[in-house]
Amino acid sequence: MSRAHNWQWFLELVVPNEYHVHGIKRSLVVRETQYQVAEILESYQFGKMLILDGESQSSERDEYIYHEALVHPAMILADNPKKVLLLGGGEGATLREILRHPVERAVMVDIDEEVIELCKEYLPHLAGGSFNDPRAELVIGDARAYIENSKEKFDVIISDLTEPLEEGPASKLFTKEFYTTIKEHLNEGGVFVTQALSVSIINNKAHTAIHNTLKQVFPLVRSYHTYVPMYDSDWGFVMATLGKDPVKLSEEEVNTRLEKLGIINLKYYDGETHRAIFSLPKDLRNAIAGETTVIEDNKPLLIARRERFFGA
Ligand code: SPD
Repeated sequence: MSRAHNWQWFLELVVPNEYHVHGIKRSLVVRETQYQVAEILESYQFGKMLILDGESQSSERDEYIYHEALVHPAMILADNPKKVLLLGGGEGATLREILRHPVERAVMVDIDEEVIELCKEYLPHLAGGSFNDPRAELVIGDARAYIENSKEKFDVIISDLTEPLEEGPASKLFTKEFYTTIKEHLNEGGVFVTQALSVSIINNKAHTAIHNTLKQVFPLVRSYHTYVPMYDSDWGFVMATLGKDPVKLSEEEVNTRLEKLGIINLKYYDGETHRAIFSLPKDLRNAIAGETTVIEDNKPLLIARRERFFGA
């Protein structure tokens, strides 16, 4: 066994007094963009990892779990969606998963071109060529301004935004007003899904507040979850629809729809996974049921920027 080890660590705070430590081989790049601090680290366990403002985003080793869980349940529920809008998603991996489906048009709106370029350079297999797909349109800009100024409607809208950190680029994108605009841009039978932060018992307030906020706007709202090793947390997503219910999709129906679409090489998502991720434990169900917070433009959900440590 090699004794070589340079003992550098990336400490990510889960909450102010709990953290996860990644042993890292090296830092490949640190860039202060116009909107955030972007870093690409190489860790022993997860390979290259994208970190934004001290928050982990994607790693080579486990990114498929988050991205398949974010995209495919909504796409399968919408049943052959043709037009998809993606908010955020700088690494290109969410776009990659969307484009596995026979969509006609996928618009991705992300504010930070520098992060997209860094990912293309250091983590090119995450996008897997999706930015060059003729069905994809990349818009560099603010997702809220884009949707407020557009009249176009979509079958699926996917929100793959960073956490709403104070003064961060996503702070206005988790509010009732924003979700109302999203609903107005969905076609009949449309589906909205958002990454919705941790559902861990020590850190689920943001998730339950996002769920409750979406409930004020949409007739049907479902939380689901999966464990993401890089985040060291059970991770939440919230799906909101105009009536379709992902919980009513059987294991067999999910597999049939995937097969019909020729999507047979996923590593995480299938009918059995669908059933598992939409099954919530009792404590989380109770936390969601008891939530009363509604996130609004003048009462935003803001997560304090956390200290991050990186060094020997
Ligand atoms: N692509 C955006 C996903 C953001 C996930 N951040 C996770 C942070 C874990 N501490």
